[in-house]
Amino acid sequence: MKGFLGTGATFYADINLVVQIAMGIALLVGRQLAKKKNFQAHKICQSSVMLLNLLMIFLIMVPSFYKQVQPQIPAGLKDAYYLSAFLHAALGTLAEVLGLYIVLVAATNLLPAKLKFDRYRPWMLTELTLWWLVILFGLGTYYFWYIRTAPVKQPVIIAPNYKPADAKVTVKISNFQFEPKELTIKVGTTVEWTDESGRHTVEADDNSFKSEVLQAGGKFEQKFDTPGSVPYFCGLHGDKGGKMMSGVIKVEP
Ligand SMILES: [Cu+2]
Repeated sequence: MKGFLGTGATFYADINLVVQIAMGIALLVGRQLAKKKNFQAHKICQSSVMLLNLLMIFLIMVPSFYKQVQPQIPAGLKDAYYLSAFLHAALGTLAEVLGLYIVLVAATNLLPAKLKFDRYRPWMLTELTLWWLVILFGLGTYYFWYIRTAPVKQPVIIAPNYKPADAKVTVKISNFQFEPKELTIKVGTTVEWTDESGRHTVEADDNSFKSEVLQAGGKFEQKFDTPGSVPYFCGLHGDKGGKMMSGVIKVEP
């Protein structure tokens, strides 16, 4: 499902971006509440942000991290695309744990006296600074993932009516879609996928082929020697069974 901010992002990535910025602002507002000695409202505001963020982490960020980032570590870390996501995740985990700890100390009686602290200010200032640093890395991740996709302009021949065998037919990858989504070819034809923007993979539902993670300008090709229908998907944005970013090659005898 496409997002609403007009970038290449998915709906959930856009929701997450907006909520993250809103939470960062809520924490700044909450800090003003404490300065005005409105401690009850301050407590409610900051604790709500910590709990809402915990929800966002488990619903959106952790699944995305395991699917898209974790397999590329450590080799991918020299690439800003993965490095920003990794730093965001690492510092974000720290910020969330620290935040929950502060909430436990300041708003509950659950911790023994040994684990508590009295001087709230330095703890809370550290947390607020760390939190905004995490938001900056989050914005960086959003930029590298969904905005800086640098589309490659090249002539692409789409030939859905292609007949002769032993030739190459191209499927474009752009806007989180395969174009054409459904391609009919004669047996013996090679299909070449060309990635025009973003990172994607090409993987057969039956595991008969699987590309590396392609970047803009990247290509992957596969020859089809057996008649039949071969459904495939992008491992980052789709799934087996024609879910989301997926396509099918129909091989005619
Ligand atoms: Cu994809």
